[in-house]
Amino acid sequence: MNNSRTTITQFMIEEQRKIGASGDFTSLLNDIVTACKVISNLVNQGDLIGVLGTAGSENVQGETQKKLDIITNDVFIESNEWAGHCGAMASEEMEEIYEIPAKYPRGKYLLVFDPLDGSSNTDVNVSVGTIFSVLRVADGVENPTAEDFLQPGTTQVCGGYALYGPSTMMVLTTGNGVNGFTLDQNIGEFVLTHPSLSIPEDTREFAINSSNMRHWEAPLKRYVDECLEGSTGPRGEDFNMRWIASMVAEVHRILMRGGIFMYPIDEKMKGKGTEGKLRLMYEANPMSFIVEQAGGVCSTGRERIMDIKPKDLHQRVPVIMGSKNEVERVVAYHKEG
Ligand code: P6P
Repeated sequence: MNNSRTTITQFMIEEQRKIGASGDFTSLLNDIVTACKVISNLVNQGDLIGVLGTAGSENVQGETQKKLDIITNDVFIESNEWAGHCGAMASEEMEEIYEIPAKYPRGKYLLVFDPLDGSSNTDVNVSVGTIFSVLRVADGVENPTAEDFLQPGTTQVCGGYALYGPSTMMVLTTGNGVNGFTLDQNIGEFVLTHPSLSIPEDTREFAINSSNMRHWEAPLKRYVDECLEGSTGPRGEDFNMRWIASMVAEVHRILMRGGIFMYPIDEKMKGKGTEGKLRLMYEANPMSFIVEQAGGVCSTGRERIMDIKPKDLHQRVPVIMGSKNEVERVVAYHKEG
């Protein structure tokens, strides 16, 4: 074990001293970290403990729930409901907010999360993750309601994710840059391995589910076509493409080496009256906080994601995020129409 490593707890206490925080948030983060360690263990054991496959139910999104979707949601609730840091919780897997039971004290933070993003990958042993966002309970609010969660991304106290990949990592921001921690299985601690992450402003790697191509709006199709034309087209350089169907893995790759991740609105979604595939509160906003803090840009194509005033807990939005110059190019194409 490398004794010189900084644990995530040590890092957060040192951050807390810098900003003169009370320690409440550090304690909340510790409980979130514990939940992610438990989830990492469950995901890593997979079929050995019979947690793979579907649960035979649907979530509020109408998506088939995996057993792990429900199990990991329970892990997050049980880890964060008792300590008195949360005023309420909300999750992709629960239609309504989770009110803290009367037997526990209520705290000053709202925790909203996707307990296992990309869970369709668990059955095929591909990386999945947890995404979480921490908001403040408004002053004077004793019993938070769903309405109290509907704050724009710019009000987030923390945005973070855990990535259950070849190694388990946590990446988070509290507004002072982005730092990455790797789970040292020998001691059961996340240790600082990727301080001050920064996204290259340029990239030649894009991520999109191309099976939706026939439904894309013209500006998006123009951008992707130019990437595909590569050195024979207006960009004058070849591009690479990736699609993992796990937002956490895509965003992590972008933090490591740059890139642009796109899940745009399309004509098919418009026909169904939805505004995108990904959810604002527990996917787009926390990931936008992280990407922006690492020097990237996050847009719907028409507006900054973190400026959106949420209308609904499970609101969907178009997502175009990553390397600054590429996202700004896509936004410019939307402006040109
Ligand atoms: P598709 C996973 O369900 C998710 O919410 C994101 O993690 C991922 O980027 C996207 O949806 C995958 O969507 O259409 O490829 O299944």
